[in-house]
Amino acid sequence: MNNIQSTILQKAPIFYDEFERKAGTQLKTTHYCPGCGHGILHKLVAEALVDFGVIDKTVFLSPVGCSVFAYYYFQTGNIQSAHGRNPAVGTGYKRANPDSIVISYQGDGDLAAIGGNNILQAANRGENITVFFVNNATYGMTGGQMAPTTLIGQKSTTTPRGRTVQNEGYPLKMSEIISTLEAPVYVERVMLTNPKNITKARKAVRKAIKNQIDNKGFSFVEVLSACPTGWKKTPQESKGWITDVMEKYFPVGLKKDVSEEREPTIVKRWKAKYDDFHKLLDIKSLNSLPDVPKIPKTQNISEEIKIAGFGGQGVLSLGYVLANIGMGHNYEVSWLPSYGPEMRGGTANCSVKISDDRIGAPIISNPTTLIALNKPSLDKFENDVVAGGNIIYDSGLIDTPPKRTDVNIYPIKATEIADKLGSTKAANMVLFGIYAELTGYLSKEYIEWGVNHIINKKKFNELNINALHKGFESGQKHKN
Ligand SMILES: Cc1ncc(C[n+]2csc(CCOP(=O)(O)OP(=O)(O)O)c2C)c(N)n1
Ligand code: SF4
Repeated sequence: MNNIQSTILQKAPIFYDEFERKAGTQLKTTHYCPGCGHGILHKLVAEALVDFGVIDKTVFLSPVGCSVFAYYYFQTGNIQSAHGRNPAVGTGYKRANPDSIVISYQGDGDLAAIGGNNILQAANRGENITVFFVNNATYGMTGGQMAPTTLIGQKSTTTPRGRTVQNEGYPLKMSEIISTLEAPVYVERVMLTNPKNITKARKAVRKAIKNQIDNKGFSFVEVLSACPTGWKKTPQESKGWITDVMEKYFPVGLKKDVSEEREPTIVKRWKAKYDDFHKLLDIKSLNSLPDVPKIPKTQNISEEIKIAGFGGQGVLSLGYVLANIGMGHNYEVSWLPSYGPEMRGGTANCSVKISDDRIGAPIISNPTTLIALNKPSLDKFENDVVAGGNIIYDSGLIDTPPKRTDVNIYPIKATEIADKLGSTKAANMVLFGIYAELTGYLSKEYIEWGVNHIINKKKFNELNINALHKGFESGQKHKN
């Protein structure tokens, strides 16, 4: 008796004790169907991360698909990406945090259909991330539509008579495709059918993660995985179907391994220097210049400004300058341009948010101020302005004033004024001036200084300042 050794089997400590998928529901089990391969693969990945001691620096990227809920299970960093976008998200995360371990977990719809190009580009760049590709030959989550890996003859809800080459083409062999690229370091296909094959899968999972830990580059493990629900088979039949049918088209085994030859590398990517930012966007760095005017204390504001007109009217640059000046005043800002395909004459608008609080999204549905430089823009956005908000419009170009009675309306012949000053191009600065005067939360002295520094074209400095002044004056008249 004394010689008997016992092993206590337990859940890998990287999993939460209980899974709270809905408030108040403390579950011990995952949401996966009986016989689903996702659960087995979760276990293999979890155990490897624990054994390598990298839980604290791992970020698990959940896809859109049945495994979307992985963040309820893995006690790691988690990001839930848009459909197919794990490789792009993982690229960003890993480049910003080269010491992290990034696991991109993806289904065949996610990786090979909507995210097909995303994965190819990340693999081709040789991002140092680990990708687990769950090939179950179907879209499990949405009820069994055809996936790029659905086999010829296989029935799905979108190929009820079975996939045909003539209609849907051949199933994509992602491991073979990726292994033809130069950059990837390791590509293997495994299957989750019996203990022997699961042991092989376990090895592949570990190798792919270890490669990343060793900075060897991009590793990709494709896992032939059962979807009994989608396949309308029992779990037992599903395992048989993988070995008897699926594996014939998707042979398991090593497709590429150059991990021994590859030197560990942390690729040195271009990183912006402080001065580059200065040149790009960040007026805040200009605030260290000796001649910076005094910046007033920030107020409680949440300005949502929509500026709209034709391309060439300076719509986007007005928004850009305004956002930068707001940033210079220590507000949170966002600037979102939107324009038609034409360089000139097409419609253009931009959304600028300026707030003392953090900004969740740059999109504006209901502006607090609309600055309209042409009639189509006024027509389009007039009704969106919040009650009590402002509409500033170029009354020299728009002959039909806004009809709203519950907003403040400020006509100004901005283009005409700018013309008289020397160039219609400065109309946007006239509009900036009136906006600043009417709202009053930005320093006029700082605006003048900021405009000169941001636009940074000496020959326009005087014109812009004169245009701003005309705007200030008009705003004052409206206020009185
Ligand atoms: C942009 C977008 N398009 C489509 C969908 C619908 N959708 C959800 S999951 C899914 C496919 C999932 O299949 P797969 O990646 O194979 O994962 P599985 O569920 O089989 O694990 C689709 C098309 C979506 N959520 N988002
Ligand atoms: S539908 Fe298929 S892939 Fe989704 S959980 Fe069920 S068995 Fe797994």
